[in-house]
Amino acid sequence: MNPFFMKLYIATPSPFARKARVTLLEKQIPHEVVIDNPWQPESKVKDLNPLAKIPTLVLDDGRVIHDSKVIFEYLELEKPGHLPEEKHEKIIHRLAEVVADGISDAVVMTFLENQRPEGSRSQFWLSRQADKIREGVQELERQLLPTGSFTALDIGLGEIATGSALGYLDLRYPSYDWRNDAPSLRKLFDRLMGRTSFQQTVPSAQELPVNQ
Ligand SMILES: N[C@@H](CCC(=O)N[C@@H](CS)C(=O)NCC(=O)O)C(=O)O
Repeated sequence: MNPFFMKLYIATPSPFARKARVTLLEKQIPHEVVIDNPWQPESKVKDLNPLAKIPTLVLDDGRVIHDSKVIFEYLELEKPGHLPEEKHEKIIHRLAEVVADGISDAVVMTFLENQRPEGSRSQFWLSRQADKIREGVQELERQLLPTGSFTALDIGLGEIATGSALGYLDLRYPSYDWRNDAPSLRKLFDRLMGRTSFQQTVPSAQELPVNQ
């Protein structure tokens, strides 16, 4: 292993980590993946990132970059190609990312709430998250062009973030049949899953957070 590779700390279920992983693979940037579990006491990310969150990228000179949005920004500056030049189109991708990440955030909230004993779960909270997930999926479906992408790019930030959020729905929110609600997103997801970057980063469960 080349000691000068950048290192990406990930958790195997994380849709945010998947965004960073897919971006690195699509850009063919050499890197090492380190599997961490931010919920476990032996997690390494808390020594690197004040928020103790995945994904965290350690550059080959030791600098640390965290949050999937900032990691994408950095990688795109290093090796452009996954955001359009035109400003309105750039914003379309950024907005798709915000909605896709919002879906993932709501799924994380739902998952954590469901770790509580049954009688202590807030149905109000769960139903707010369910609304965000469904509305978010509908919005992404509306934003796709007839070509099946958000803009002229085949695969850009919007597609990477959307594919990561949809894969996370399959893992952590399987009761919701999003394919039925969003046929164009289903086609996009199938197309993305034909790419090595998505095939190599299929999410899988990790140990659950410690119950508080
Ligand atoms: N906005 C962040 C969200 C990252 C995030 O929530 N990561 C989760 C894993 S999916 C995490 O590390 N959670 C641990 C914690 O919140 O303590 C990003 O886009 O990178």
